[in-house]
Amino acid sequence: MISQEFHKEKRSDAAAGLLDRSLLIVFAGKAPQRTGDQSYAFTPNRNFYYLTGVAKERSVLLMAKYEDCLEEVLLIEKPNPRKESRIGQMMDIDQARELTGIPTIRYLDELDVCIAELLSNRGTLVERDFQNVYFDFETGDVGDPLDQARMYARKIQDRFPYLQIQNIHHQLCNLRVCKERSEIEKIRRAIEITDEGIKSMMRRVKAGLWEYELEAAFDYELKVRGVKNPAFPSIIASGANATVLHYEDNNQMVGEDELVLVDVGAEYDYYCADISRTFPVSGRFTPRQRILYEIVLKAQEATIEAMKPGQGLEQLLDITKATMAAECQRVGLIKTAEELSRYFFHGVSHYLGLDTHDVGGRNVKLAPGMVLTVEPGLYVPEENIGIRIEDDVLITADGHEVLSKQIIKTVEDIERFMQQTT
Ligand SMILES: [Mn+2]
Repeated sequence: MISQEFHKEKRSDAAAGLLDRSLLIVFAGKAPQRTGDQSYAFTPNRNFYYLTGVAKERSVLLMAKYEDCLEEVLLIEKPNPRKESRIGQMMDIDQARELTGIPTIRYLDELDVCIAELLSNRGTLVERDFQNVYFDFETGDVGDPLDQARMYARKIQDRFPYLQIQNIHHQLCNLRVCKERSEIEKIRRAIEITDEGIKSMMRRVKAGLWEYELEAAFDYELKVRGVKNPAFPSIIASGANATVLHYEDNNQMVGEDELVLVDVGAEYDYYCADISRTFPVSGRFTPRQRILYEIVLKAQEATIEAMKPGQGLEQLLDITKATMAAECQRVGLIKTAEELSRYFFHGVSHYLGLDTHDVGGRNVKLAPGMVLTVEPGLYVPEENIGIRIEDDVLITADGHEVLSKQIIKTVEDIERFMQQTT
């Protein structure tokens, strides 16, 4: 849990970006149905969570800005004994107030009334001249079913046709790009837990094991540290499976001389880690595996080295490719730099935060507080080799800090660790 002050400050930042005479409506969302009467696990809309610290299904945040006066209301589900007997204690008004610092907490069945009140002079119920209603419309594909925000926007439009509907999604996302100390601490913790999971897989791996057995070892380390779910579906890919970028089947047996590529991350208080490591099943890299591994490592180090405020984000990939192409040519894997795209065909960096692929612009200069992954890879199916090395990097005032620096990655460190434990 991040402090009440943090969320208050974020709401005030969000309010600063609203036009006067505006109402903002943000939904926590609800878990999608899985089958029958079961739902998928609930996870809150990240902008809602950022503004409130509340991770309770169906909650709604209202912020009314009128002549520079800001009124905030949080609506929560009404605790009821029948539901509590099945799902446990629900959040009450005092808890919601404590978590968010919002004085006015009301129950969800009052949502329509509450909005009507905010739009009117209380007591008189004369409508004040509000002009805009902002929603957090996440971008979805055309043809997707209407989400809650879009459905409610229609309702507002029918009832108050004079109001302009606005999308605040990108403004809210922009607030999240540079992380504060408390957020970075969450990411650090997610990374520490991920490290334990990776070490457990490196300790256990041996020929004849199934990829899902390694995944189970990773999940175990998360669960015993209170982390219910990984941040994203784990990739545990041995041999040629590692050349498939988003391989998630994790259902093959690992072979004697293969490498295993793991791309995994714990989620801690909704903040994500995203780490890739590649290690030899036998505990020793073959000479060929070592050559290719060190190319990826060198490219990763060169890319990280360039990370500092003012560096263009999109240009990082050029550094990665230039280093990798030169090295691949040196060892004869490719003849011209252009051929690199046969073996390396994805981006090298994305933002990390409340989402694994976190929000933030691409055509920007790096700035302090940004947290980014650096993840070059080399995928050579004809040699059964897929390698990716991914770390999480914080941009600091004068450079960068590799938040995942404790997770071993040199050939020597990996081999030493794996020899010790077999
Ligand atoms: Mn990643």
